[in-house]
Amino acid sequence: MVGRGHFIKSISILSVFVLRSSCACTADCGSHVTLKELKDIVTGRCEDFQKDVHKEFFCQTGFKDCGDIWTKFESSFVSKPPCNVPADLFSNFIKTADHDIPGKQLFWSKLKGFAQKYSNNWERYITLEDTLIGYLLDGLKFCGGQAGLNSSLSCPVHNRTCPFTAYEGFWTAASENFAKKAVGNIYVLLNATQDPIIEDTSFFWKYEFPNLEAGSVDSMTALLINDSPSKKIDPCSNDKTLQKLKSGLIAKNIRFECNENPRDLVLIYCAERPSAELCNFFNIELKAV
Ligand code: N1C
Repeated sequence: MVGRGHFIKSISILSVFVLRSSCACTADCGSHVTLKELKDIVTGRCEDFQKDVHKEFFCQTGFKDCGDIWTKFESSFVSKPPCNVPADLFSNFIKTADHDIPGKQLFWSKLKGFAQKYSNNWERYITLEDTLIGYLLDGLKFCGGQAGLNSSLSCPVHNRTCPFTAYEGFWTAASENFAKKAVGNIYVLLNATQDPIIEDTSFFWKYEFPNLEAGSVDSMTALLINDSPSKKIDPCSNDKTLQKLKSGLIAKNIRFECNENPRDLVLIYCAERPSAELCNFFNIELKAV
């Protein structure tokens, strides 16, 4: 059997070769997947998630029918006008693909890749992309209409005249559902170097924070990575958007906690960006050895 690592390595080598020999990929790379491709990817990921990635969990709770999940996902948007696919159309799909979250829930804004590394696939935390619903569509661009059938046509772009693309509708439904499920102590990973730290237009602020249920959630801890600690001083106390989050949580009777540059977060961050200002002390210690 060919291992996943070997498969990924082969794909990477192949991609490098294709990129180096002649970049014929400008038309396709970065564009969306067609419905046919989407069906293969979604049903494949659905089986993989249940039978491999989290086999122990689904062995106990029961396996979900990936054919049914695909049918419900597809019928949420395929025959709908491509600019009018609001989140509620995905409710059947969400109900079918939803499962319990056996661990600490981690929300994030603007730190997608890093949130995935930090959550470590249920080991430390659980992000939306670590659940079946998020895993199925993670990183994929898709749409309905003619462009859904033909990758050389462009998917409609979300804007004022096109407020509900299938892609937006899906992530809205998934984010709302993830927030409604939150219980106990939950976490949000934020980039304190960014200004504002929480954007009004972010999914986290628009669809997750409002759906945290008073009475179910006890506390939310903001975990901040502050890459420029000499410029952004004590964002936990001084940042206006974090204060807005704090008052919103308190109004729901949810405790707000804030932790700037916690040790485990910094260690993972610095392993990848050793030259960041935040990681200077590691360099000094390493040179001294
Ligand atoms: O707008 P954001 O971040 O604040 O959204 C992140 C927030 C997380 O807590 C997730 O639970 O909302 C959830 N979420 C996703 O998991 C997700 N994966 C991919 C929201 N959006 C997600 N995407 C896509 O990235 C989606 O298309 C949306 O537009 C962006 C949001 O990324 P962001 O602005 O960095």
